[in-house]
Amino acid sequence: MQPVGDGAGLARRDWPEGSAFIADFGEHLTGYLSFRAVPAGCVADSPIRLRLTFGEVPTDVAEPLYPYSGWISAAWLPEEIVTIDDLPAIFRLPRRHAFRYVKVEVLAASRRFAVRFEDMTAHAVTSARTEPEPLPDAYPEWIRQVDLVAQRTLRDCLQTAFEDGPRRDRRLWVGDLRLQALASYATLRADDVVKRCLYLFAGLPRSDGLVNGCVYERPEPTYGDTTTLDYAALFCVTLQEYVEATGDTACGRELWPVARRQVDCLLARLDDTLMFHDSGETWCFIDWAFGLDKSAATHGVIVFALRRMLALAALLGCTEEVGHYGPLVDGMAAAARAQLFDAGRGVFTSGPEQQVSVAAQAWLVLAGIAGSAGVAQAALRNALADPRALRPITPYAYHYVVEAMLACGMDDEALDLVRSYWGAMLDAGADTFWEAFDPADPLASPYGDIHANSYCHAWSCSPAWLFRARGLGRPAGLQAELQTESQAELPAIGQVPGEAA
Ligand code: RAM
Repeated sequence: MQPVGDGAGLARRDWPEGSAFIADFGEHLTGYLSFRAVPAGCVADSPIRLRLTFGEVPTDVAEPLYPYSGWISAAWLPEEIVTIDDLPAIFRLPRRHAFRYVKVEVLAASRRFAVRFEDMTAHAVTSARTEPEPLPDAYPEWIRQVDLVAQRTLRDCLQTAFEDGPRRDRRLWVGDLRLQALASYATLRADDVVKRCLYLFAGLPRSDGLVNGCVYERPEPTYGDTTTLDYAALFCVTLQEYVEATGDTACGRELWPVARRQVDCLLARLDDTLMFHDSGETWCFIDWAFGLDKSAATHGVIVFALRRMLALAALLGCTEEVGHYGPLVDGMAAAARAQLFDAGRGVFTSGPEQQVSVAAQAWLVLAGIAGSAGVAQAALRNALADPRALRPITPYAYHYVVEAMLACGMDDEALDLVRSYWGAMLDAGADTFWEAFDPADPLASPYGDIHANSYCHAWSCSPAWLFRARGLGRPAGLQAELQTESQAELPAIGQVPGEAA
């Protein structure tokens, strides 16, 4: 990109039919665009027709969006064709967008005048009320930057609920919520929004009681037809962490039956040996990696959730209700060790083809199934070193690899992984972290077209939690208190004056 002028200069230039420019607002935001369109040269004797393309990343505005090869609707593509009558006029686009860049093309206007764009403004919106202090200078610069970009990601997804992506899908998913809630406890403290999201899921279950993978708020709260078994399990985990972070046991008690129901529905799907197998009948997500066998990883998620349900019962003082689950946890762990661990290769396998994936190791380690830190570390290292092992392609699954590493004492490797994965997005110019990123194939998309990807995506914000709550990368000698946020009032967010830059 080459700067051709500053924001103030925009209003001094005339843009006739056929001309185009890209405005750069300097950072990613979620919000609304407005400007004043003024005719230059003579009275406007026609309407003007514009194409506005909103870019989270340069490829959105620097490449044509068509032909589009994605398998999800092209209606997600971030463009608008607008016609404005009666110039001069103040125009405010009614649709909310997620963007740093806006490409403006004057598709049609009478040749007798050109258009001037005055007061081009981005009105940012978020439910974030605070902006935490940056990490102390003692941290390496790359960590401070990853932390900042992770927080901006969280801020821009934080609307009336925690959206997965403010550009796409603009809805609430359980798996995304867990990571956003964790990052929020360590930074923005939007505890009220976490609570609201928990109730949205709890209030919109399927007829069998499983929570849906995602819910929509608009036009009125309802659920998608996407049940996601691993996400249903994570509802318990998210509730347990919410109660732990806030002390809100009243909410915990009210939603306790919902959490228990998730576990019961999942346990009903185990075979006689207490193993979970992905039959494909209900979706298990885990990651978008093509060809991933999800049985072993989902088994791990269920055990992880079961353990957290027991922890929640302890927080709520109702352990007597859950006594019979203890032996089930042990049985599921023992069955997985016996059936999934390949002692020769030192890894867990998944499915009839005995697939080795990094995601399966991560979840089985997190579930405490490896039995010892040595076995857990070796399983993760072996899978990561094996070129045939399936690697994740989303920050969501990479988060769980890092969390698993921290759980078994691989702190240095966890930091290296954050550096090589999130750091690589930073090196590629990320203002907010992305939905999908495969360092080996940076232009890959789970949707068949990178223009359908979301580049400010909920589940990629977790490094802020890893650094601040888990102490990842904390310089020796720095006190833990220094990591906890000091909350400063943030007048700017939500009222960004948004000069064109
Ligand atoms: C996509 C989104 C969302 C995720 C689901 C499973 O639609 O990326 O964030 O949770 O997949």
